[in-house]
Amino acid sequence: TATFNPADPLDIDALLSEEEIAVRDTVRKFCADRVEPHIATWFEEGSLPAARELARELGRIGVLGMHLEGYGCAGMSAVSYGLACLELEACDSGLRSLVSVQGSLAMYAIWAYGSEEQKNHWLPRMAAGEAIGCFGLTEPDHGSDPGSMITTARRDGSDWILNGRKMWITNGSIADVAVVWARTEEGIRGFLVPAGTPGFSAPEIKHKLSLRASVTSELVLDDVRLPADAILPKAEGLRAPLSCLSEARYGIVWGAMGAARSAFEAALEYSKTRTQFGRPIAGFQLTQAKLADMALELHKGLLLALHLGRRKDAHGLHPAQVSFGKLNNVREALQICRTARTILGANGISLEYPVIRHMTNLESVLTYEGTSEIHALVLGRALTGIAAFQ
Ligand code: TGC
Ligand code: FAD
Repeated sequence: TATFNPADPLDIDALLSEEEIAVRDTVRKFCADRVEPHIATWFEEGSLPAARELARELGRIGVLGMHLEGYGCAGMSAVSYGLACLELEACDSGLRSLVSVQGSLAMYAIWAYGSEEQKNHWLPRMAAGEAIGCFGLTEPDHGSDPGSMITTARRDGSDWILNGRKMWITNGSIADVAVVWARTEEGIRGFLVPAGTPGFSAPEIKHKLSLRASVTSELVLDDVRLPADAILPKAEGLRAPLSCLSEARYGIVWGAMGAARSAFEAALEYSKTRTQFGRPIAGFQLTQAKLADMALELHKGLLLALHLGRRKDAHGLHPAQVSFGKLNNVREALQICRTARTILGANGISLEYPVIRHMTNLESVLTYEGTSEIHALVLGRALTGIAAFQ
């Protein structure tokens, strides 16, 4: 007989394999044991202490570059990777960002576009969390339109000389290697810049009120001299960095629903125990309408994530399908968090509960990896055949 589980009203668990559930449970336990007890403090302090140790631990549970094959990576399915992102972001978007940037942006760029030497040198260490990567595409004056970037790489004999600035770069100050995209005479190319290279620095960006438990940095490149083999040989044109974004955006489709789930659970629990006018606030019709709407969007979002994951595993995804998921799930997750915040009343603004932390984090998630407006335009272009970016 059919039953109703408030935590899984659509029985989505029944659509997951044993292996997928095992991945989910492993990451959930890691988050509960290792990060949950500290995350509100890290957020409040605006720091990610012991990031390197955390990266090694994430490497040990196998989530760094987990959807990549070979070179020490776990070779798991897109759905398993998505479930890991869900659990990480149910803890904090900053934790998921660390893993996304490492696996989907930095490692993926090397895996897809690097030489055998680059892959052998970096990927096993990055999968183990022994080396951290970052991905520098955005510039101070070129965010949504990376095709207009002004960071340059010019040849000097067999060397390359890089000049420019990258902005808002996750993991920048803690990275051992930066994947930097630059304009050359032959178009946009990618370069591997090891930390410590003369002329290269990565000062941290302070005063963020969102994604506070995540390191965000500027990358400064002043006459950075790199050997010929620092270029990613197979990455030619804007298509290469955009393909990396597709990987990370896919993880966010799942991750955003993790933040939403955490906020929903907090609001549901609170509503059952908080009493006003002599009864639990969960007993008021207006509260129930909020909870019902939150549950609809949460579980529809999870179904969408799972559907895209199954399609990705079977056939791959069109970029507009990824935009569909990112636009919908981040927007709805943010709305779920905002509604959850109202249910908690004044407690909704306190770090004693996870809700406002997720809510402010999702403001970054709405903007990075393509703003909601850009994803609407990607979808608009795919629907109409007319590009409306310019
Ligand atoms: P456009 O002409 O559309 O495309 C240029 C070439 O790229 C191809 N392409 C893609 N390929 C793979 N995946 C995708 N998602 C792709 N999108 C486009 C396209 O087919 C074309 O190929 P070809 O061979 O014909 O040259 O380029 P455009 O200049 O018109 O730009 C389109 C637009 C606006 C969608 C793109 O620039 C864009 O996505 N802008 C948003 C920028 C963005 O998302 N930046 C994110 C930076 S990284 C980040 O935020 C990390 S936060 C991570 C964290 O902390 O978790
Ligand atoms: P802009 O592009 O200046 O956009 C400002 C506003 O204008 C937005 O609302 C936008 O949607 C709108 N807009 C722009 N163009 C159009 C248009 N054609 N039509 C309609 N509206 C438009 N980048 C990296 O490369 N690597 C990272 O690791 C990274 N990590 C990040 C971490 C954090 C915490 C944050 C906040 C950002 C990070 N980013 C990173 C940068 C992020 O990708 C950019 O912020 C994002 O792409 C938007 O660029 P922008 O901030 O310059 O905004």
